[in-house]
Amino acid sequence: MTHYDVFNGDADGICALHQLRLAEPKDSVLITGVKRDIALVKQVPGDTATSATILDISMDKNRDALLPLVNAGIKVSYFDHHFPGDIPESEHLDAHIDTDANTCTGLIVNEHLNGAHLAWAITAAFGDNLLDSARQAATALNLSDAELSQIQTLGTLLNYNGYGSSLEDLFFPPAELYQRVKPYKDPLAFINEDDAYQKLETGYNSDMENAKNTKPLLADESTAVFVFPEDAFARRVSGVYANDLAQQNPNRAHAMLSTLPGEGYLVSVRAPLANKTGADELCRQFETGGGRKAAAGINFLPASDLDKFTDAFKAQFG
Ligand SMILES: [Mn+2]
Repeated sequence: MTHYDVFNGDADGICALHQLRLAEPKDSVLITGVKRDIALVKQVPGDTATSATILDISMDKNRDALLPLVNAGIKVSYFDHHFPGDIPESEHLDAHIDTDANTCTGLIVNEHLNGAHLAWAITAAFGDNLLDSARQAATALNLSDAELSQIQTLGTLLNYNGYGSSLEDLFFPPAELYQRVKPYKDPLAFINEDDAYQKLETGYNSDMENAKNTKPLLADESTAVFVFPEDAFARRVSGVYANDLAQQNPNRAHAMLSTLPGEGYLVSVRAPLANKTGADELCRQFETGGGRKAAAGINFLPASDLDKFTDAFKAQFG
Protein backbone atom coordinates (compact mmCIF):
# COMPACT_ATOMS: atom_id res chain seq x y z
CA MET A 1 0.00 0.00 0.00
CA THR A 2 1.69 3.18 -1.11
CA HIS A 3 -0.06 6.52 -0.87
CA TYR A 4 1.18 9.52 -2.83
CA ASP A 5 0.65 13.12 -1.71
CA VAL A 6 0.99 15.33 -4.75
CA PHE A 7 0.92 19.06 -4.05
CA ASN A 8 1.86 22.43 -5.46
CA GLY A 9 5.03 23.71 -3.77
CA ASP A 10 3.45 27.00 -2.68
CA ALA A 11 1.68 28.11 0.52
CA ASP A 12 -1.69 26.87 -0.68
CA GLY A 13 -0.42 23.41 -1.66
CA ILE A 14 1.61 22.95 1.52
CA CYS A 15 -1.12 24.23 3.86
CA ALA A 16 -3.83 22.20 2.11
CA LEU A 17 -1.86 18.97 2.53
CA HIS A 18 -0.94 19.92 6.09
CA GLN A 19 -4.61 20.31 7.08
CA LEU A 20 -5.49 16.93 5.55
CA ARG A 21 -2.62 15.09 7.24
CA LEU A 22 -3.30 16.73 10.61
CA ALA A 23 -6.85 15.40 10.32
CA GLU A 24 -5.83 12.06 8.84
CA PRO A 25 -2.16 11.17 9.40
CA LYS A 26 -0.86 8.86 6.69
CA ASP A 27 2.53 7.60 5.55
CA SER A 28 2.99 8.90 2.07
CA VAL A 29 5.46 9.60 -0.68
CA LEU A 30 5.61 13.33 -1.39
CA ILE A 31 5.60 14.67 -4.93
CA THR A 32 6.03 18.42 -5.32
CA GLY A 33 8.35 21.01 -6.86
CA VAL A 34 8.67 24.70 -7.54
CA LYS A 35 5.32 26.49 -7.78
CA ARG A 36 5.53 26.51 -11.59
CA ASP A 37 6.10 22.78 -11.75
CA ILE A 38 2.50 21.66 -12.03
CA ALA A 39 2.88 18.57 -14.25
CA LEU A 40 3.22 16.48 -11.11
CA VAL A 41 0.66 13.69 -11.51
CA LYS A 42 2.81 12.00 -14.16
CA GLN A 43 5.35 11.32 -11.39
CA VAL A 44 2.91 8.98 -9.60
CA PRO A 45 3.97 5.44 -10.57
CA GLY A 46 0.87 3.54 -11.63
CA ASP A 47 2.43 0.18 -10.81
CA THR A 48 3.16 0.89 -7.12
CA ALA A 49 0.59 3.52 -6.11
CA THR A 50 -2.57 2.32 -4.38
CA SER A 51 -3.98 5.80 -3.71
CA ALA A 52 -3.13 9.45 -4.20
CA THR A 53 -4.16 12.87 -2.93
CA ILE A 54 -3.67 15.69 -5.42
CA LEU A 55 -3.71 19.31 -4.31
CA ASP A 56 -3.63 22.73 -5.91
CA ILE A 57 -2.59 21.77 -9.44
CA SER A 58 -4.80 22.08 -12.51
CA MET A 59 -6.61 18.91 -13.53
CA ASP A 60 -6.61 20.25 -17.08
CA LYS A 61 -2.80 20.15 -17.10
CA ASN A 62 -2.68 16.71 -15.46
CA ARG A 63 -5.62 14.90 -17.05
CA ASP A 64 -3.46 12.71 -19.33
CA ALA A 65 -1.57 11.41 -16.30
CA LEU A 66 -4.66 11.18 -14.08
CA LEU A 67 -6.79 9.04 -16.41
CA PRO A 68 -4.55 5.92 -16.43
CA LEU A 69 -4.36 6.07 -12.61
CA VAL A 70 -8.11 6.11 -12.02
CA ASN A 71 -8.65 3.62 -14.84
CA ALA A 72 -6.26 1.26 -13.02
CA GLY A 73 -8.42 1.54 -9.89
CA ILE A 74 -6.07 3.81 -7.94
CA LYS A 75 -8.16 5.90 -5.53
CA VAL A 76 -7.57 9.58 -6.16
CA SER A 77 -8.78 12.51 -4.03
CA TYR A 78 -8.41 15.78 -5.90
CA PHE A 79 -8.74 19.24 -4.32
CA ASP A 80 -8.15 22.31 -6.45
CA HIS A 81 -9.26 25.76 -7.62
CA HIS A 82 -7.57 25.96 -11.04
CA PHE A 83 -9.29 25.50 -14.39
CA PRO A 84 -10.09 21.75 -14.53
CA GLY A 85 -11.45 21.28 -18.05
CA ASP A 86 -13.64 18.17 -18.25
CA ILE A 87 -13.59 16.25 -14.97
CA PRO A 88 -13.36 12.50 -15.70
CA GLU A 89 -16.31 10.41 -14.50
CA SER A 90 -14.85 7.66 -12.35
CA GLU A 91 -15.84 5.90 -9.15
CA HIS A 92 -12.14 6.07 -8.21
CA LEU A 93 -11.97 9.86 -8.46
CA ASP A 94 -13.21 12.05 -5.63
CA ALA A 95 -12.96 15.60 -6.98
CA HIS A 96 -13.41 18.77 -4.90
CA ILE A 97 -12.96 21.58 -7.37
CA ASP A 98 -14.14 25.18 -7.08
CA THR A 99 -12.75 27.80 -9.46
CA ASP A 100 -14.33 30.76 -7.64
CA ALA A 101 -11.73 33.57 -7.72
CA ASN A 102 -12.15 34.10 -3.97
CA THR A 103 -11.32 30.58 -2.86
CA CYS A 104 -8.18 28.47 -2.79
CA THR A 105 -7.31 24.82 -2.20
CA GLY A 106 -6.63 25.44 1.49
CA LEU A 107 -10.16 26.84 1.93
CA ILE A 108 -11.70 23.98 -0.09
CA VAL A 109 -9.92 21.46 2.17
CA ASN A 110 -11.03 23.48 5.21
CA GLU A 111 -14.64 23.09 4.15
CA HIS A 112 -14.12 19.36 3.61
CA LEU A 113 -12.70 19.08 7.16
CA ASN A 114 -15.45 21.26 8.68
CA GLY A 115 -12.94 23.87 9.78
CA ALA A 116 -10.76 21.44 11.76
CA HIS A 117 -7.50 23.27 11.02
CA LEU A 118 -8.76 26.66 10.00
CA ALA A 119 -5.63 28.61 10.95
CA TRP A 120 -3.70 26.76 8.23
CA ALA A 121 -6.49 27.40 5.70
CA ILE A 122 -6.20 31.10 6.49
CA THR A 123 -2.42 30.86 5.99
CA ALA A 124 -3.12 29.29 2.58
CA ALA A 125 -5.58 32.03 1.60
CA PHE A 126 -3.13 34.77 2.57
CA GLY A 127 -0.49 32.91 0.53
CA ASP A 128 -2.74 32.99 -2.53
CA ASN A 129 -3.26 36.74 -1.97
CA LEU A 130 -6.94 36.26 -1.03
CA LEU A 131 -6.80 38.83 1.75
CA ASP A 132 -10.55 39.38 2.07
CA SER A 133 -11.32 35.64 2.09
CA ALA A 134 -8.57 35.06 4.66
CA ARG A 135 -9.77 37.83 6.98
CA GLN A 136 -13.36 36.72 6.65
CA ALA A 137 -12.47 33.12 7.51
CA ALA A 138 -10.34 34.36 10.41
CA THR A 139 -13.30 35.94 12.22
CA ALA A 140 -14.11 32.42 13.49
CA LEU A 141 -10.80 32.38 15.40
CA ASN A 142 -10.10 34.82 18.20
CA LEU A 143 -6.84 36.13 16.87
CA SER A 144 -5.37 39.48 17.82
CA ASP A 145 -4.46 41.88 15.01
CA ALA A 146 -0.80 41.08 15.64
CA GLU A 147 -1.41 37.32 15.38
CA LEU A 148 -3.44 37.69 12.20
CA SER A 149 -0.74 39.82 10.66
CA GLN A 150 1.91 37.20 11.57
CA ILE A 151 -0.20 34.52 9.87
CA GLN A 152 -0.54 36.78 6.84
CA THR A 153 3.23 37.15 6.70
CA LEU A 154 3.67 33.39 7.05
CA GLY A 155 1.31 32.82 4.09
CA THR A 156 3.21 35.38 2.04
CA LEU A 157 6.57 33.81 2.94
CA LEU A 158 5.50 30.21 2.21
CA ASN A 159 4.15 31.41 -1.11
CA TYR A 160 7.31 33.40 -1.83
CA ASN A 161 9.44 30.32 -1.18
CA GLY A 162 7.76 28.43 -4.05
CA TYR A 163 8.79 30.83 -6.79
CA GLY A 164 11.81 30.10 -8.95
CA SER A 165 12.60 28.17 -12.11
CA SER A 166 14.30 25.34 -10.25
CA LEU A 167 14.72 24.11 -6.68
CA GLU A 168 18.18 25.77 -6.61
CA ASP A 169 16.50 29.20 -6.61
CA LEU A 170 14.49 28.38 -3.49
CA PHE A 171 15.42 28.78 0.17
CA PHE A 172 13.72 25.46 0.99
CA PRO A 173 12.62 22.64 -1.29
CA PRO A 174 8.81 22.66 -0.77
CA ALA A 175 8.85 19.03 0.47
CA GLU A 176 11.23 20.10 3.25
CA LEU A 177 9.08 23.10 4.12
CA TYR A 178 6.08 20.77 4.41
CA GLN A 179 8.08 18.45 6.71
CA ARG A 180 8.93 21.47 8.85
CA VAL A 181 5.31 22.63 9.29
CA LYS A 182 4.06 19.05 9.72
CA PRO A 183 4.49 18.86 13.54
CA TYR A 184 2.61 22.14 14.12
CA LYS A 185 -1.14 22.40 14.71
CA ASP A 186 -0.73 26.11 15.28
CA PRO A 187 0.96 28.30 12.65
CA LEU A 188 1.95 30.80 15.35
CA ALA A 189 3.96 28.07 17.11
CA PHE A 190 5.67 27.24 13.82
CA ILE A 191 6.55 30.91 13.37
CA ASN A 192 8.10 31.09 16.84
CA GLU A 193 9.85 27.73 16.98
CA ASP A 194 11.19 26.93 13.51
CA ASP A 195 13.89 29.16 12.04
CA ALA A 196 12.45 28.82 8.51
CA TYR A 197 10.24 31.86 9.11
CA GLN A 198 13.23 34.07 9.99
CA LYS A 199 15.26 32.80 7.08
CA LEU A 200 12.44 33.40 4.60
CA GLU A 201 11.66 36.83 6.04
CA THR A 202 15.28 37.96 5.63
CA GLY A 203 15.40 36.67 2.05
CA TYR A 204 12.03 38.19 1.23
CA ASN A 205 12.96 41.64 2.51
CA SER A 206 16.20 41.67 0.56
CA ASP A 207 14.55 40.44 -2.67
CA MET A 208 11.70 42.96 -2.34
CA GLU A 209 14.21 45.78 -1.91
CA ASN A 210 15.83 44.72 -5.20
CA ALA A 211 12.44 44.46 -6.93
CA LYS A 212 11.37 47.94 -5.86
CA ASN A 213 14.48 49.37 -7.52
CA THR A 214 13.34 47.96 -10.90
CA LYS A 215 11.57 50.49 -13.18
CA PRO A 216 8.50 49.31 -15.16
CA LEU A 217 8.77 48.70 -18.93
CA LEU A 218 5.37 50.31 -19.25
CA ALA A 219 2.89 51.57 -16.67
CA ASP A 220 -0.41 53.42 -16.89
CA GLU A 221 -3.62 53.40 -14.87
CA SER A 222 -4.83 49.99 -16.04
CA THR A 223 -1.66 48.03 -16.87
CA ALA A 224 1.94 47.72 -15.74
CA VAL A 225 4.71 45.47 -17.09
CA PHE A 226 8.02 44.88 -15.31
CA VAL A 227 11.03 43.09 -16.78
CA PHE A 228 13.48 41.65 -14.27
CA PRO A 229 17.08 40.59 -14.93
CA GLU A 230 18.25 37.00 -15.05
CA ASP A 231 18.84 36.58 -11.35
CA ALA A 232 17.53 34.21 -8.67
CA PHE A 233 16.16 37.17 -6.68
CA ALA A 234 13.86 38.08 -9.57
CA ARG A 235 12.61 34.53 -10.07
CA ARG A 236 11.84 34.26 -6.36
CA VAL A 237 10.19 37.61 -5.78
CA SER A 238 8.33 38.51 -8.98
CA GLY A 239 5.11 36.73 -7.99
CA VAL A 240 4.88 38.13 -4.47
CA TYR A 241 5.94 41.57 -5.67
CA ALA A 242 3.08 41.38 -8.17
CA ASN A 243 0.71 40.59 -5.28
CA ASP A 244 2.09 43.54 -3.36
CA LEU A 245 1.69 45.95 -6.31
CA ALA A 246 -1.83 44.61 -6.90
CA GLN A 247 -2.81 45.47 -3.33
CA GLN A 248 -1.48 49.00 -3.82
CA ASN A 249 -3.04 49.44 -7.29
CA PRO A 250 -6.29 47.43 -7.18
CA ASN A 251 -7.55 48.68 -10.56
CA ARG A 252 -4.36 47.83 -12.43
CA ALA A 253 -3.30 44.52 -14.04
CA HIS A 254 0.34 43.53 -13.54
CA ALA A 255 2.77 41.44 -15.54
CA MET A 256 6.16 40.43 -14.20
CA LEU A 257 8.70 39.07 -16.67
CA SER A 258 11.82 37.34 -15.34
CA THR A 259 14.59 36.97 -17.90
CA LEU A 260 15.55 33.32 -18.41
CA PRO A 261 18.81 31.99 -19.80
CA GLY A 262 18.44 31.57 -23.57
CA GLU A 263 16.37 34.53 -24.75
CA GLY A 264 13.06 34.27 -23.02
CA TYR A 265 10.97 35.14 -20.01
CA LEU A 266 9.11 33.52 -17.15
CA VAL A 267 5.86 35.53 -16.85
CA SER A 268 3.53 36.13 -13.86
CA VAL A 269 0.24 37.90 -14.56
CA ARG A 270 -2.16 39.36 -12.00
CA ALA A 271 -5.61 40.56 -13.08
CA PRO A 272 -6.76 43.75 -11.33
CA LEU A 273 -7.84 42.95 -7.77
CA ALA A 274 -10.99 44.98 -8.36
CA ASN A 275 -11.93 42.69 -11.29
CA LYS A 276 -10.25 39.33 -10.88
CA THR A 277 -10.71 37.88 -14.31
CA GLY A 278 -8.88 37.29 -17.59
CA ALA A 279 -5.37 36.35 -16.43
CA ASP A 280 -5.80 32.70 -17.44
CA GLU A 281 -7.45 33.69 -20.72
CA LEU A 282 -4.48 35.90 -21.60
CA CYS A 283 -1.82 33.37 -20.62
CA ARG A 284 -3.48 30.44 -22.39
CA GLN A 285 -2.93 32.34 -25.67
CA PHE A 286 0.73 31.37 -25.24
CA GLU A 287 2.01 27.82 -25.56
CA THR A 288 3.30 27.37 -22.01
CA GLY A 289 0.69 29.54 -20.30
CA GLY A 290 -1.91 28.62 -17.72
CA GLY A 291 -3.36 29.49 -14.34
CA ARG A 292 -6.42 30.99 -12.71
CA LYS A 293 -8.72 33.90 -13.53
CA ALA A 294 -6.97 36.15 -11.02
CA ALA A 295 -3.40 34.91 -11.32
CA ALA A 296 -1.74 33.10 -14.18
CA GLY A 297 1.62 32.74 -15.86
CA ILE A 298 3.67 31.67 -18.84
CA ASN A 299 6.56 29.31 -18.18
CA PHE A 300 8.55 30.33 -21.24
CA LEU A 301 7.82 33.38 -23.36
CA PRO A 302 10.35 33.61 -26.22
CA ALA A 303 12.05 37.03 -26.30
CA SER A 304 10.72 37.50 -29.84
CA ASP A 305 7.16 37.34 -28.43
CA LEU A 306 7.62 40.26 -26.01
CA ASP A 307 5.67 42.73 -28.18
CA LYS A 308 2.99 40.14 -28.88
CA PHE A 309 2.65 39.66 -25.14
CA THR A 310 2.48 43.36 -24.21
CA ASP A 311 -0.11 43.90 -27.00
CA ALA A 312 -2.23 40.97 -25.76
CA PHE A 313 -1.85 42.18 -22.17
CA LYS A 314 -3.02 45.70 -23.06
CA ALA A 315 -5.87 44.27 -25.17
CA GLN A 316 -6.99 42.13 -22.22
CA PHE A 317 -6.77 44.72 -19.47
CA GLY A 318 -6.24 48.17 -21.03
MN1 LIG B 1 -3.65 27.83 -4.93
